[in-house]
Amino acid sequence: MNSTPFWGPDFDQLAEEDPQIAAVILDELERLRGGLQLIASENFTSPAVLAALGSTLSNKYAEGYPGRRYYGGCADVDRAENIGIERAKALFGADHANLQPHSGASANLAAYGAFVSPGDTVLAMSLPHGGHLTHGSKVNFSGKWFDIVSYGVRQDTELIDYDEVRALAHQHRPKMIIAGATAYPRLIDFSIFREIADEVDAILMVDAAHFIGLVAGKAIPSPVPYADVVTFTTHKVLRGPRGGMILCKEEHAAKIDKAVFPMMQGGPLMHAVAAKAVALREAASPSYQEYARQVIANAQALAAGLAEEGMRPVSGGTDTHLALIDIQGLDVTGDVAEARCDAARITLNKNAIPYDPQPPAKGSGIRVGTPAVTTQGMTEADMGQVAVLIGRAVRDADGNDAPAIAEQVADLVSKHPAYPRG
Ligand code: DSN
Repeated sequence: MNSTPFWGPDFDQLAEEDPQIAAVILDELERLRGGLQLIASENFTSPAVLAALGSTLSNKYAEGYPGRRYYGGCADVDRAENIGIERAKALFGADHANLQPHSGASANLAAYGAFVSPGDTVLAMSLPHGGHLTHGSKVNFSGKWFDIVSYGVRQDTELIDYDEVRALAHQHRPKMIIAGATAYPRLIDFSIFREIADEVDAILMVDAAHFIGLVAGKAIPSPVPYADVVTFTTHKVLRGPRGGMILCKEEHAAKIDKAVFPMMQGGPLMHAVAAKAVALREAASPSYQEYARQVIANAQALAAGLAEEGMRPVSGGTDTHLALIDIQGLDVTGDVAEARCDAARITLNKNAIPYDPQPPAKGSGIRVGTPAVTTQGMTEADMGQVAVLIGRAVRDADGNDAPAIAEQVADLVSKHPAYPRG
């Protein structure tokens, strides 16, 4: 056993050397501890993940891949990356894994780089209907460099219109089809997307950033058997460090690796790669599977509670970790609701709803997610209380109720502390 002590984060030293930044870190920790964190794409990482992130692996330049680096001294970080790759392949039943993308957007950039060239046609979900910036937004590389055709949800069901996806695919013959979203509460039928991709000879990319943790926890079906390539972030339900990851079929492995490095990125962040490996191990445990199921049960309870508060869950509910809530019934826009909740120490985000009459900066909805509150140990009964508190906050036009709501929030989170003190 190695007896060398870990040389890691020493907060007292930071506080002494740089009190300004130390204060920011402590204030943010207090914000996490003292409020309700309902951003659907956030979570609370474990101490083990944080230790790997705060390690001296951050110092190492390791351009290339294990055994094929452009720098010396990579034997140890090679071990970390190999362990992470094997864990990812085992957890998701994937042929190949690349742990180097710095973020979800970087992972998506690499997938574009591997399979399409500027000017090619790509079919993806439109941002106002729940897609992501990298699925073709005009202000993103995807919309600037590619000929994007967008599909959306039906106005009556608010579910993906697979007939529209098929018709658009046959009409435009995209080289790549993207399935996946950031504000779609329902399961996506990957088998239909596979059929459509095969009909038009397109690559099927699944952007699984939002729900990959639920897949890891075996709480929802996996896109891995259907997709040519699956991209995702590691910091959402999956509860790892901020970062990205890519899984693909063996036939695409070399293309994907070359697209991540050297096409899109330079040196990997080896502390983050090691932290991803730690998170993958955690996600393979039975307790994580229980967690993933509870995340969904909590989201369903929260959506039902918000409906009782006069707010309408888009598509009638959720099968996942998030609910998209139409708040037009309360005569409030999303931006206002977000600010009112913030004043009561409830953190969530405004969101466009499908066919939204409001501009994106306002939005007619809010998005709520349960990954973080479930990590804290909250269950369905707590979600009932959370819904009532959100309802009060959203209605609190003059701000008079905010201090009382914040007190109740503090009471609730103190029963389920994130990052307990002492
Ligand atoms: N920004 C993320 C989200 O909140 O959904 C997606 O990248």
